[in-house]
Amino acid sequence: MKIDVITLFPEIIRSVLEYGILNRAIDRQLLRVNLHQLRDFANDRHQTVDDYPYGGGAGMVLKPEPIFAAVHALNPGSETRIIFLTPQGKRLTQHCVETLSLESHLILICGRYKGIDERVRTKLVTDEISIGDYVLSGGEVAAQVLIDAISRVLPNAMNDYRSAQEDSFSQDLLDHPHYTRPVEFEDMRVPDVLLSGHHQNIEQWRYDQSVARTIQRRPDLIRQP
Ligand code: 6GU
Repeated sequence: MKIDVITLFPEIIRSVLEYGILNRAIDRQLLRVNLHQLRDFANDRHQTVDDYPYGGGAGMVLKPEPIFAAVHALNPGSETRIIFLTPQGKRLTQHCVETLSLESHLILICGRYKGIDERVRTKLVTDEISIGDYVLSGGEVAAQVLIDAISRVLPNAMNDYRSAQEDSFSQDLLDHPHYTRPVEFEDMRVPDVLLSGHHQNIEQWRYDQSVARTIQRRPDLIRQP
């Protein structure tokens, strides 16, 4: 998979590419991430990327020409998903992440300021994604989230594939509690069942814990399909 990111702050995104599973996915060539400076596609000598909004009001708007030029320079194919990261987008879920992980080419456009010229949305963008109901100062952190989440569901990205399958949300339930040594720490003991060696009872206990946690913390996950 190839992910091209168009942004005014490529350095924000670069840092997450250098660690952990994401770094390994890139090393193993399961994923390529190319960062593109939007300003390089500006067409005036001041490299202007934003301008005042027609109709007035506070804040600046990203101009359409540099974004169109940047996207065209990336030669999108008919199957390329061109994703604008915006709080107005569809909320990212693990299901969306898994669907996107099957694509071969994504172009991510990170917004800043008040937003982008609507003609970018109309003509260029195929998907709009938000990472949650709060406002960030730009799309870069959301792009980090999206790239990270995709990288860990790419086949072979994880040394322990089973570990990904057992994550919270991968079965629509939250994860169960985990323990490691020592068996007793500050008067808190590891539950006996985990020490029993009885695999069926352990599986049952973990499942019950997952269900109880989900009902208590995220009942919305159980009621909805
Ligand atoms: Cl994708 N962008 C911004 N600026 N804020 C957000 C977001 C994206 N998702 C949630 N909040």
